[in-house]
Amino acid sequence: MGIGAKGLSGEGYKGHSFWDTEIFILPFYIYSNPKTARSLLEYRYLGLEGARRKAKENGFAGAMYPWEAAWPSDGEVTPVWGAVDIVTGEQTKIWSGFIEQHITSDIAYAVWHYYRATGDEDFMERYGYEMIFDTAIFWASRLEWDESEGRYEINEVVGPDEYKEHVDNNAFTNYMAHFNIELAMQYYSKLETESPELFKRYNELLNLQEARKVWESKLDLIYLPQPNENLIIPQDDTYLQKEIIDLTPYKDQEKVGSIFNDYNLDQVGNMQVSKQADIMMLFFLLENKFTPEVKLANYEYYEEKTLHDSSLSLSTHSILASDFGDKELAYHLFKRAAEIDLGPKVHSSDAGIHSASLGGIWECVVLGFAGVRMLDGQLHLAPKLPEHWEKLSFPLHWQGKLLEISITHEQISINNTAGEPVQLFINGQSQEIKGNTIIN
Ligand code: IFM
Repeated sequence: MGIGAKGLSGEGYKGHSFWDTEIFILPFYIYSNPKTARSLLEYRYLGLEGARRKAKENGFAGAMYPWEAAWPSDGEVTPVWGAVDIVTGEQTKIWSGFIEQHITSDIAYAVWHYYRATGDEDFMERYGYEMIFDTAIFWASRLEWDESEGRYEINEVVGPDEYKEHVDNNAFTNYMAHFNIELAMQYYSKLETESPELFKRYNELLNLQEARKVWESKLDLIYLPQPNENLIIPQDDTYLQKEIIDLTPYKDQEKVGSIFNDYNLDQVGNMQVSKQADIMMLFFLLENKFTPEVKLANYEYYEEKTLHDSSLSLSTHSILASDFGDKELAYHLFKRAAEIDLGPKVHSSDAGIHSASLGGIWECVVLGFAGVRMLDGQLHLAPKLPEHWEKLSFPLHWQGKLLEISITHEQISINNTAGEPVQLFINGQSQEIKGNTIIN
């Protein structure tokens, strides 16, 4: 089974699973309980049948994962109609099930993250490679050639920022599709040279040799929006041309979504206002692709336009603030994230707790304050403990070994409970950990 957006605590979102699981909840399991992480990804493997059906119904090849998932073989289960539009009095159409397509590469990303952190080859052989290949086949068929620009684009989507519907070239979506195809090409080469049997199996199942030719011909022509002269990456083709309004009343809101007391979604869609982290998600997931200057400039530009109307938003901002070394801001955002379900506004959990936000709180602490990352298959630790915290301790599973990590302002102590040494980077310095090691 998957984990619903509200877990089993309430009826909100009908128990459905979203990208919340792979991007916000799964990291906790990868590093704390890898067996459960594998089981969550197996749920997505079982969903391949529905994903293939969705691709076919939409005129694409490969596996196009549903935005909302329930029983694995159900395919897309996102409701089509939502709340009443305050301007027209009609029900609002929910477009996510049709065009919020980044879920497919989010799942491929999660498979990669799990594999690189655990080294679970058995999972890959049974499930993972097939998921990566078939999602890449989907993206290759989804790309649209723009003759005038000489590039492949992805048009008519909703990105993570759900206040912008029907946009072209949402940067997050394009970069993640590129990541998905590039990954499939790497695994293609790996299997072709190292595992001829497996290669044969997937080639027969998915016609991989043909797929690879298509990936190769398209990969470098995918449009990846670049920073402009002010270092700002356009969230999509039109975001930066939209009207800027004073968001103060909505930033200070008592209840999320207060902007909809004054405007409808169409109107909000025409303003530079975001529901949640979008470009920031891109920096978080593909952090090696962007310079610190670009990240900071975009953080400053987009955060003031972001209402954090989704519970998925604050934790990502907190982690980035930790990365920038702004401990105070990181802690402030972490506290706000923790208050979503644990704060004084008890009605915020009426429809159930926000399971992605709970995963996000763990991410703020372990990925943010402790600076744990998997980069290019290597484990990194770069602590930025909040000033008023004395100590942070947590277990961390890495490549089948359990590390017990404790961080204070003076030292880092790592107990490697396995016999084999573990290689990791501490503040950028390579270090071998055997037994109990103290780093001052
Ligand atoms: O997946 C999220 C989405 O990003 C924002 N709206 C709510 C969904 C479920 O939590």
